Amino acid sequence: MPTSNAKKSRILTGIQPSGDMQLGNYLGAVKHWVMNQDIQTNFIPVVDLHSITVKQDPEELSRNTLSLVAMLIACGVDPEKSTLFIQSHISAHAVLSWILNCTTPVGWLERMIQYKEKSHNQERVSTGLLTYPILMAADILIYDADEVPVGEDQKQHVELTRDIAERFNNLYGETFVLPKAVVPKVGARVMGLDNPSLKMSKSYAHIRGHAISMLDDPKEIDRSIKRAVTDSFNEICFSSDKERAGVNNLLGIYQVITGKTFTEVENDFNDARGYGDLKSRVSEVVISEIEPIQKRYHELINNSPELESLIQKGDDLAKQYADPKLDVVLGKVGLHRNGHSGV
Ligand code: AQP
Repeated sequence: MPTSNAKKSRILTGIQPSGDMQLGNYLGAVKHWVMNQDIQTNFIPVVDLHSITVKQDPEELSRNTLSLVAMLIACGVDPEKSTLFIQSHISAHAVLSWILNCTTPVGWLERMIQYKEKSHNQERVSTGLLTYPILMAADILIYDADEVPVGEDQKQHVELTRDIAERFNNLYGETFVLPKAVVPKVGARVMGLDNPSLKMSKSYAHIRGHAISMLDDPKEIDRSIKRAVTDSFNEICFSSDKERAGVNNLLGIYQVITGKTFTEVENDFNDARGYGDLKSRVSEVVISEIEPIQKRYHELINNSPELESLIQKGDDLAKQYADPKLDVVLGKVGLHRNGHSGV
């Protein structure tokens, strides 16, 4: 088993291959995973099983999965420091998910806000959309993760994971660590450039001017930022006022990339002449952050043997944790395994 420092927190944090990674994924999540990979033990599955809760084009899904692994490495996720792998390659996730399906009351799932939102006004809703928080619980619990960095929208699912773990522990004896949700303080939510009341999302990336894809060329990035919705106040400062959400979003993006404080960011714009200047400077920092990432991404995606071998390495590492844990769970539940006579 890989060596692990007992003092390090164990983090489980996934990302769906539901499209090209967008700036919100990077600033709200991936950048933090990279910054913290020396001080914590990261498990980073590309959660392809989660992405099929809504219809996906099979060829596109397969391409997106590979592309996302390459992009994560290009963003700085180091396969030597973080366990980066593809969820569906580790069958223990699906097996544990089934076992937890059998111990979780359906009412717990029906209460999930994201389920209510995503199923609202849908004629047909897949069972997977309802039960996907159980798969998420399995992803977390199989690695004994103690922290799960999430956006506000996923907090409820981590709380559900705790309930699921607690219930299993009560039924079968102490088995799972109870994880806690951690919401990053800065850059927790990047909003759509076209509509700053909605979070930036991969699946809305087809809407012109909504998202910045990590694969957009510099001209496209500049155009998107220049088109971003602002307001008529013409004042460059952070604000919780809904009407100023567009400017607040641009400043937030600038802040996360530069790592500056609120005051330092506002001071940077003291001499700015209106929102045109704000947009130009935000565009500059975004492009200079993304350009080297794109360069590394293209090197990797064009070298499939290197990429495949990194994926294999991550899968092997993940299995070294997941398979023995699943074995313990199977034993507790009383499912027969060759060479084992019981709990
Ligand atoms: N706009 C955002 N701002 C900050 N963080 C974000 N994340 C996503 N969008 C933003 C964070 O990125 C991580 C991976 O997300 P995910 O792919 O697992 O699912 P998601 O949150 O549903 O991301 P998308 O881009 O909106 O995907 P689709 O369109 O498929 O639903 C998570 O930590 C998430 O919080």
